[in-house]
Amino acid sequence: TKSLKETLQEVIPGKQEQLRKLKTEHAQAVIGDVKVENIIGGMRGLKAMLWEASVLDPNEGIRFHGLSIPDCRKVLPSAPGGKEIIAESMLWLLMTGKVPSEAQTRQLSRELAEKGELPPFVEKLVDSLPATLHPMTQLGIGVAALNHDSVFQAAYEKGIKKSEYWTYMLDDCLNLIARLPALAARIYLNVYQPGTPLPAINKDLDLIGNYSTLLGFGDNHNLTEYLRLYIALHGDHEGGNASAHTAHLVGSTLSDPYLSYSAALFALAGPLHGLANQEVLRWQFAMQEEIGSDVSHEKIKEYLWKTLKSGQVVPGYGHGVLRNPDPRFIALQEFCDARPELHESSIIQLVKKTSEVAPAVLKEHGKTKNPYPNVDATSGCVLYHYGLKEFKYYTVIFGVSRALGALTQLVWARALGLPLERPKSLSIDALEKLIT
Ligand code: AMX
Repeated sequence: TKSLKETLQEVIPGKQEQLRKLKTEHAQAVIGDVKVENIIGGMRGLKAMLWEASVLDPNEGIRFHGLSIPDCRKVLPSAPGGKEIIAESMLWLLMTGKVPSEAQTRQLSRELAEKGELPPFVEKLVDSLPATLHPMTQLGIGVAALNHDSVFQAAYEKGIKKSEYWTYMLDDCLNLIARLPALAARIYLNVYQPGTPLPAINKDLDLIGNYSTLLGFGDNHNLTEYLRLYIALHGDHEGGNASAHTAHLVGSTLSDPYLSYSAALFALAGPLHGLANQEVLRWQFAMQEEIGSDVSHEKIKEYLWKTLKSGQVVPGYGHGVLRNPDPRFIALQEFCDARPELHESSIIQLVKKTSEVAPAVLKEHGKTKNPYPNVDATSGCVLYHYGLKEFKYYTVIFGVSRALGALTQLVWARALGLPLERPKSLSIDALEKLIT
């Protein structure tokens, strides 16, 4: 059975050659214009980044190396006794472009479990943080501190060849992914169940099986399966989203993966990005409180208008790229539809009903280019139903997941020798001069 590193070693030369050809034969090919609206509009639509693992089509949604979410759910191995995709099989696909065998998936699970313990000083550091500090801030601090053991940084200091960068990057990336469950679970217990000891990592479990156990939900098979799916689906969403892009930008300075991903987490912590899943639940519960138990489409519509008229965004709706319902939203809805116990949940039903009403209201409101639900509209309510009720924590789970894609790209960026990222900025005056 070939390991992830051995498989990458086989795949990398072909990609390097593909890129070399592109550079020598087509470096001057024009693939788009830069308009003033791109510069002042958050670079929306500007094709300006290389990102290997996934591509987002505005209408169809995400594909990971060409595989759609339904394809992935069919072909990627799940955990023993489970049905949903797991982080390891998604990571393997993102890294190598290949579907791992069952044996390769298990081997990667074991490798990650063996590397999963936190250094004691990071445990102490996290334990010293106040429980009132937002869990995302705590996660970012913990991830940055893990750079103490960066093998890339140590090797760089000694002096290594550019062609070797990626191997050290890969070691750091796998170490970081392996340690995220223990770090994220420690934060959860410190904040919500102080004094509860963290169980040991089970070497026979997959990464998210362990995460669920460390959080205290090891006996909750439904939640564990949901976490597996959630984390696999949130793993990558091409490169331009704020967290992935941040990891890429910081990594382009040859900052190690811990520092790069810590920075990414602080981008994910914004309410227009990853924090939206926390915001959705807060907002849906406020809606539930206001409209009471008699939930009708009409009452939801009134509440939506109230939110919009007060100048706030409707969390969980709209997207920077997508122009249709998010296939990740659809996959999570399918997860709910297939489980009768979830049909009884008032919060899940409220989220579903809201998704039936909101697109028409947002269309009438007329601002957003995409009136449809994104993944955050529904991701939190299932966690809530299965007992993980602390919604301030939800973005941490997103943060455990997004590491899969953002760290994959760091390995590839170094394998492909991508340079320091440094776009040109202009002042308003300079922009005006260019136009006239
Ligand atoms: N509710 C109300 N107004 C919205 C809206 C929503 N859900 N989505 C977009 N708009 C508004 C924008 O604020 C903007 O208003 P402005 O002209 O006054 O500034 C206008 O519609 C045009 O925006 P857009 O081009 O359609 O979207 P965008 O690319 O600028 O922003 C996003 C995308 C996601 C930030 C935005 O849709 C939004 O704020 N959604 C709510 C928060 C959310 O769900 N975020 C999660 C996204 C997925 C993720 O990263 N996890």
